[in-house]
Amino acid sequence: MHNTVYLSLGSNLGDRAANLNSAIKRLRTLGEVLQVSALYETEPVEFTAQPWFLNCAIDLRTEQTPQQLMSAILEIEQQMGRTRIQKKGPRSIDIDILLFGDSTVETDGLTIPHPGLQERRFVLEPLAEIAPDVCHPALKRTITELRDALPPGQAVRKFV
Ligand code: PH2
Ligand code: MG
Ligand code: MG
Repeated sequence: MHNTVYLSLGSNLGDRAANLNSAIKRLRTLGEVLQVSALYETEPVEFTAQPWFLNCAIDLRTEQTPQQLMSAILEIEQQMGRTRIQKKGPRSIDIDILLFGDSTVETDGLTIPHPGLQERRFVLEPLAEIAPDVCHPALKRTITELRDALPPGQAVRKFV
């Protein structure tokens, strides 16, 4: 069965745009990438003492299960030289599963929908571009509604 999965991609080390594009190319081996948002330059949040990120969102149609997809993503992050030194700190590539159809997953290594989604403008702005009317299966709000409900702050601007 095909599932529509939304992913958030981020990079704030090295050639950020090249890193995002390389990740998207690798993700195409896991299914069909139907949509790619614009790239957005975003202020770091949660751990703020780090360079600004480039973030984007993509829509992937895949036959993989959430666990299979998560392992494949971790492998891509490793191949791309991701190191984990500082939690939520600088990284060449970060690929997060935001939504997996209407599925809810709660295991040690994986929570879907992504628990930070509704608080992060760097996620909601790109996602609203490609999935404005998609409904969050637990919060029962569309992506546009969640984006519009964010408090002011967290600078996000289209990267040109
Ligand atoms: N990722 C984080 C923490 N903070 N800030 C921005 N702007 N973009 C990110 O991708 C990001 C972040 C942890 O994954
Ligand atoms: Mg992340
Ligand atoms: Mg991650």
